Amino acid sequence: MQIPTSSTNSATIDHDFIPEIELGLLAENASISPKFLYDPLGSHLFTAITLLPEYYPTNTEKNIFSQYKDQISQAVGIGGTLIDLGAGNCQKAESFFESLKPSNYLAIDFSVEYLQDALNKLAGKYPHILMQCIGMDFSKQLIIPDSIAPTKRTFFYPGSSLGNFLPSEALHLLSQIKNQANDGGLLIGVDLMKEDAVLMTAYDDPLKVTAAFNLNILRSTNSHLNSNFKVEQFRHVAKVNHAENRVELYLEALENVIVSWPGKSREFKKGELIHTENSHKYTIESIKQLLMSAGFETTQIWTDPKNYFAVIYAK
Ligand code: AVI
Repeated sequence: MQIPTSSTNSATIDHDFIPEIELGLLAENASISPKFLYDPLGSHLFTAITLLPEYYPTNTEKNIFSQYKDQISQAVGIGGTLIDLGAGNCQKAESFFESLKPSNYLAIDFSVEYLQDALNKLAGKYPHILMQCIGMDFSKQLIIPDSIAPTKRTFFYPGSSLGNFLPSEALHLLSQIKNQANDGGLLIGVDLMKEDAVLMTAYDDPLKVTAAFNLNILRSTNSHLNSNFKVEQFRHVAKVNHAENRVELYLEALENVIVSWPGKSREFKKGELIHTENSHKYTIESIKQLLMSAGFETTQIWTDPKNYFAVIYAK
């Protein structure tokens, strides 16, 4: 189904990622930005992760949303623009359309193609909501286009994706959200610190879906950089870093490897690591503190019985 042109609009921002990828690969402690995990296959592998029983965040958040839907909707209030950060298939936001009654829905994600498909389906179902989508790397800067009315904006950032930013980056993003929310606010899902065993099976699952998701970043990198990474020369590693309150993902070279791309190359010795992702875990106090530092004044918080996850509305 096509999106009716009267109710939707889309735009893509073009990026050149080569310098960023090169910088990470050539650093002494090599890294690849986690945003490159989400090429089309990576996005599907992430969806598969969310279906794993070991990956507790998705289901726990879903249960909090459904158990406290009325309270959350009352806190957020109706109308205005719902701005979905990292919208993906837009399903989580859709579950709030009825109770929040937004007049506008703006879906933002890194890959606009995936988003456009999801929005096409939604637009037919909710013709009274004006829908737009933008492809944006908001890990750098969040700019809500002028075409979005400067009335109440509810930013929706579920899935504990804030945890993939360093604390300083998370603070920068939250401050930008606060500055553009007008008299609205932020509805966010964050993952809470818990025992290592639970974290380790969630990030190194027995079916090896997370391993495939992590290793696929090498293929995604090959397509951006025209490099020659071979997935079979690396293995997935997850570690809990208590000092930084986070789970860290790496790819470890299984042998000495030389990776090259036009004009450059990098050697990885056997056992050398490429850092691919951080997933920060918060306490209720630490996330409240971060939100206050970003300029939010009040928070309402809902959690699950095990205190694994928190949904917060900040104003
Ligand atoms: C998207 N993000 C919140 C996930 C997380 O838990 O940090 C990404 C992920 N990485 C491995 N499994 C899931």
